[in-house]
Amino acid sequence: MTTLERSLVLVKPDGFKRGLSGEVLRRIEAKGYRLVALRILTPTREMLDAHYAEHAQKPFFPELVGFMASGPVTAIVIEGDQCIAGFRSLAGATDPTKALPGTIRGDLGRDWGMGSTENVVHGSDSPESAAREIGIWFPSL
Ligand code: D4T
Repeated sequence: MTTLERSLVLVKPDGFKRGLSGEVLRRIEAKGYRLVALRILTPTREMLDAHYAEHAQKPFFPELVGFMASGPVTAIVIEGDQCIAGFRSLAGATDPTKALPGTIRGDLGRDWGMGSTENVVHGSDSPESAAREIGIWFPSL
């Protein structure tokens, strides 16, 4: 028996701008996870400070928040047994240059020579993070 989980997935501004939201949704559905909620929005500084609170002291934080606030993102809540780890497998490694072919970041991402890591998607990394992040992006859920 495994536990039914929910995870917060973001198609980041690089992925949204390149028209990859549909491809990310296709891979999530092909894997068998259920779409629970979906919205398109340009995140506020307050949302990003909350979402990336654990990285607030990291040197890459200003570039990360600047990149994430640069345009619309597609925010998605997915559901399925072990979907948190499962989506992170689909996403691949954080660095899109190193992410393996077959993964979202490996197939669709690359280094664009920008200050921030533009890696197409975000996925929650634990049940605690998922609950916290879903509260930020989908306050009504
Ligand atoms: P997210 O949180 O976006 O799914 O990414 P990961 O879980 O794979 O990676 P992370 O939490 O370590 O990093 C969060 C976010 O910061 C960007 N980043 C990261 C960056 O711009 N420079 C860096 O050196 C690192 C480590 C990319 C993802």
